[in-house]
Amino acid sequence: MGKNLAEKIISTHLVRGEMRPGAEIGLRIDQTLTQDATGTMAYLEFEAMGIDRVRTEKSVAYIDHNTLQSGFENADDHRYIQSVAARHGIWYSRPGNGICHQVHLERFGAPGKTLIGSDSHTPTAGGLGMLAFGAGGLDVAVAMGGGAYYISMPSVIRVELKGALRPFVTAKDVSLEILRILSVRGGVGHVIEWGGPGVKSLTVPERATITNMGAELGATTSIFPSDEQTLSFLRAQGREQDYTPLQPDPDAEYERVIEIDLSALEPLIACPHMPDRVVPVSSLKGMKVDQVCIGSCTNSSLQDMLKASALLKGRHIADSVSMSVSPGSRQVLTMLADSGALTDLLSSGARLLECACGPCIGMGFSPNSGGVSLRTFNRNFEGRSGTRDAKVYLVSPETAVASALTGSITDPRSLFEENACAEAVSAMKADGFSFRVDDSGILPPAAPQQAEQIEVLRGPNIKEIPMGRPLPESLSLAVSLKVGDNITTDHIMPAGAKILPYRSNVPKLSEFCFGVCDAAFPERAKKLGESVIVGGSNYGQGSSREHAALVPLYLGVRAVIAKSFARIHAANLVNAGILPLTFADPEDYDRVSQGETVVLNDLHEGLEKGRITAFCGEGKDPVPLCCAFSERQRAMLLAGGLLNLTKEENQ
Ligand code: MIC
Ligand code: SF4
Repeated sequence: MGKNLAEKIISTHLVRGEMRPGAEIGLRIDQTLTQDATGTMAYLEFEAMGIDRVRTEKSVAYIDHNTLQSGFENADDHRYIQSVAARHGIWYSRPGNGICHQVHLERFGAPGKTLIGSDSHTPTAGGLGMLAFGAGGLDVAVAMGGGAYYISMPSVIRVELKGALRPFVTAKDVSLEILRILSVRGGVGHVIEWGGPGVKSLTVPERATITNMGAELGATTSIFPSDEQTLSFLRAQGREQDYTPLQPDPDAEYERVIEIDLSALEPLIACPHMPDRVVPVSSLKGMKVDQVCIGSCTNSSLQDMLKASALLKGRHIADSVSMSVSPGSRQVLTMLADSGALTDLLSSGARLLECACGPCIGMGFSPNSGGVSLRTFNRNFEGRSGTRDAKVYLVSPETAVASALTGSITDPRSLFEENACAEAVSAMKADGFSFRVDDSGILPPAAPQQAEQIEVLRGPNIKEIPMGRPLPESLSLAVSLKVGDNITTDHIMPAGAKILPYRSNVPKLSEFCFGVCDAAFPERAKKLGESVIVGGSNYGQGSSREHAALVPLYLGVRAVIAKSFARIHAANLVNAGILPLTFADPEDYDRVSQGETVVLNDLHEGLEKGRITAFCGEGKDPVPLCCAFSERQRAMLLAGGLLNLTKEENQ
């Protein structure tokens, strides 16, 4: 039987397990990336493992999230990451150099290789035919040390593209269309493989926009084949040597095939507060817009920026709109400057922000109270923009520009001539086109002989990592919080300018845990000592931040009982030594209330059998729970987390 793309790459990287859907497999990892908001923790964990030098082909530490530096914390963390990177063989992308996923695509990603990153949008590199996963920091630390990365063998959904995009319908609209079809839960347990005749017309940055938002589907990852488009992108980046062609076998099998006719799509928009609340832009025509943001790892490529500037050229944004542009990398920004496109952007009234995540993670540029913000980003979770009552909509750069110009939601097809941005990007498609390559913002690590002399610099913001405790035979836990479906990591551990600086300071961070849902939670959990959280389905979707596990751990949470979990978050809970348990019957969710005590007995045997029973007070029927863990996961839970297990194993 032929292999699909994921099976091809998995089979050449498999170090443990069998390629049977649902079975746990261990993969050799060629490359890793971290960003600063998760990186400090990942490197502290790497240091705790006592390994001298990374064992990957390439590991890169990016600084792109915490770049405001409104106090000493960010700057100290940057110095820590720079020094720890130089010391242990990791490349360091300096602040201002760009967003990790954009820079990794430009300078390091390669078809056929594996990548894990401590950021959920790491699958962006799937646009280059790479098998790339978002993971918790500890998993990245283990991979840097040469350890395998474990996932459940995914089933593969093929999306067959036919036709070609019409003017003003973009890769972003393809991302939104698949979200409309599958929802934010539809990708769980799956790799999304993009194929079909329509793929040929999509450039690598366009493909990367699509694989980027596979994270919003909950997919394990997303991937495109490697073909002529891949070759011309790599050649234009001066990296032709990294090219290998990669196609699925003609008789490859898929769990499901979804067809999308590119020529039948129209501009789409995701409404507050979930990326799958997708409707046609035209259906919201005329809604007043207060803010427009172009950028983020989804839509900040040179191609996106050139299109936006071509549409803005010679025009002014509406007086009532505040607009920001954050190019994805220094390469993009300098090329905009060289071509004069930057002047067109600025003359239109847009504000230029740093080549960083910025507003996407609430790092500045928050909307006004109750404001409507149109963003080319990938997430519109409640409160994420930094303004709790803001309404964030997700759109393509073309729709963003059209709406900025008119001051209200506008279908770009109704405003511009059909070929209004074709010329702007035609140069990029010409033979001999090359990107401006300048890697001076990426510092190589010290040579092995010199590395030992490097002092790792730690500021006062770096506090100890909380450690789990071995699992006892039974636990009696009060329900410290009960929440509903689709709880995101932005609910559990919010980010934003005020909170992100404390990513290496768990005690301080804990003050903000679940702030969006219930500000009294941290105090209550602390008072209870040990507790359990009850959640609905898709608990922990969104970010890869392991802080959404480490902070509850610090607050005494020993288990989470939910209808279902998002993949990366479930792995982070196990790594931290917190039990992720699922209701055998989702209806039982209604039988457990906040404040009552849940008793979990015979835990060791229950883990073995995959069944644990919860007793919730007198007169109530017991609640059966499922816990299907692999042997490796059971060992972690018994030891109280992966760090404890590693310590035990090394003794
Ligand atoms: C995000 O988009 O939510 C982030 C910020 O990039 C996170 C990582 C983090 O929380 O640091 C992610 O997507 O993993
Ligand atoms: Fe940064 Fe936003 Fe991308 Fe996360 S989604 S990596 S915050 S740009």
